[in-house]
Amino acid sequence: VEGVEVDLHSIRLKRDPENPPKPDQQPNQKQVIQQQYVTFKPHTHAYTDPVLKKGILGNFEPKQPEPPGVAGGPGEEAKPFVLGPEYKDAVQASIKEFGFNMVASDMISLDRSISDIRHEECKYWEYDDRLLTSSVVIVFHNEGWSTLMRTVHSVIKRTPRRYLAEIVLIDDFSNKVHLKERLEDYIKQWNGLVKLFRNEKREGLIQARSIGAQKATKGQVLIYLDAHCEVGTNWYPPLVAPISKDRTVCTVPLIDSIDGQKYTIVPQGGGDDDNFARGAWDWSMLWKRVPLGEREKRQRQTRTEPYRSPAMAGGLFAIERDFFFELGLYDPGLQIWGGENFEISYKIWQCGGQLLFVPCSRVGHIYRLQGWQGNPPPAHVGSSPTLKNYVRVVEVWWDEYKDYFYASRPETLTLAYGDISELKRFREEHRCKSFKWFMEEIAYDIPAHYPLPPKNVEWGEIRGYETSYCIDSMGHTNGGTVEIGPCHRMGGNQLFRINEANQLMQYDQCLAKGADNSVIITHCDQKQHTDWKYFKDLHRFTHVPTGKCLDRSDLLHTVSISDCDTSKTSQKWEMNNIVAV
Ligand code: UD2
Ligand code: MN
Repeated sequence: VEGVEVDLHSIRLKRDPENPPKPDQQPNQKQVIQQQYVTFKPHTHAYTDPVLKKGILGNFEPKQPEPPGVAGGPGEEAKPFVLGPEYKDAVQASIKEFGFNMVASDMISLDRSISDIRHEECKYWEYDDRLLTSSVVIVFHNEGWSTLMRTVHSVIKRTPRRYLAEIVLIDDFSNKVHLKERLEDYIKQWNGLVKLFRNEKREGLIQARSIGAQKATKGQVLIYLDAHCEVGTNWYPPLVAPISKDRTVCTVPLIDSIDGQKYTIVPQGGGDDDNFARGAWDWSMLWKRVPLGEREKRQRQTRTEPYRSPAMAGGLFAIERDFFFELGLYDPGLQIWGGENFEISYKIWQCGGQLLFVPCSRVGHIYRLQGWQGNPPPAHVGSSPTLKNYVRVVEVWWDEYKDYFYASRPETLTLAYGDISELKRFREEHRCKSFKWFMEEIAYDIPAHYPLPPKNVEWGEIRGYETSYCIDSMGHTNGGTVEIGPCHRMGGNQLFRINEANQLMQYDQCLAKGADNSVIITHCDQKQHTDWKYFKDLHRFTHVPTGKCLDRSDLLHTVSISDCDTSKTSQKWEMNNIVAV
């Protein structure tokens, strides 16, 4: 089989030499899966762990030789590639359009080499050589050419051919010229290995991924990637081995960050060998990472073994195809962008599966740079599809915990989120476990990092009394100051809550006194940031520890605390509810 192009179905038939299926009897996927025998094999050569100073027995992994890139070319080995100032305008324009420096990307080989940044131990794992095959699914909407094609090239270059059944591209109604005939012509070089399907309307990334699952029929596992990734050295076996062993396991690679300017690959966790994180959320459903704690570490023999994670970031994961269908793919009511990562994570855990993070499988992802114009949702969906998605997910999966979500996002209480009866029925019929079980057994460490929020006393925009100026966090967090801006009634950075613990909050952050009587927004400290009292009738916010009052300058756009003075209109405030629509 090695190195020869063969029909994948014939490989499937050959899987079990002891008990070959009769020629007229094509096995279905489930039978094939029961024939997989995947083990992490015992190691035979000594390897000393550099940190633990402990001997681990290991063979050097059998690795696919990697074709060289363009030796010494721009960005090779993921070395920094920096353009001169003469490109400045073109670079800015490309960042606005695509979110990355496409001028630089276009000069870097689509087949560039990268360096092997894996933990040393990863080089000593051995994987069974009968892993499941995969379809790699990439959905895209108006992506840049070279970042998209480098994703495809890296998969082809670094995936053993016998496992790569196909690459399925789903064009989510792009309107860029370079994604039309040029793309169709370009993928012809792979003789059908790379397939392209086009959505007839903008579906959003969530439904586009479900469509991808329908179209990708050749592989046993579906591997999802964003359209601006590069897979790393030997990424495939560690990612698929756990699924090959147990089809209800879903895996996520370690996601490194590719710099969208210089195209270096910045290791997640700063490259620290032991800086692993689990996927989490705060109670307003923002994506978070929490450190891998002792309880999880104890479950493992070695440091680079896969570990359990409560949630995935969303873009990059592998799931057995039939299992994804059994889970009903994504909720068909989720629109465009956001929340689907939590929906699938909860569904996996609560309905009998497992979600593992795999440190030895690494994939780089380019995060969008500031200045990107974004992908506005199409006109036919409402204005807050992401918020609606969150509400659907908590309504279906969070049980009584949904109160914590509404405490964190009171503006969504009245949001019309559509019909969820099908999903509730699914949960019932599959006897999926409660969210309480999930919080106690799997996500037990999250409340220590993101405490369950107390009930709100009042919430909404904080408007200068009878003015058109509101407090605005300007998106600042972790110690940034809050400012004054024109009220926009859109919520977001102008939406605050004061709760029974006297915290004045936005999302997971608390308002607190900064230097020189400034007001900052920062990570909530349970002891320190229980500072505020709102006297509704007096239109006053008091900072309890200092006995001073919340004050502002509409002219300077600043917020401060100062000695209380009832004659000062700048100390008068009103808090008005805002509802998401
Ligand atoms: C993260 C995820 C992303 C997705 C999102 C929440 C990672 C690394 N990325 O944001 O995969 O889970 O959170 O929903 O975990 N796209 C479409 N149609 C659209 C919009 C986007 O096809 O209407 C494509 C887009 O071209 C890209 C993918 O969907 O390939 C993900 O979008 P993104 O890269 O803008 O999301 P990201 O990485 O900010
Ligand atoms: Mn992305």
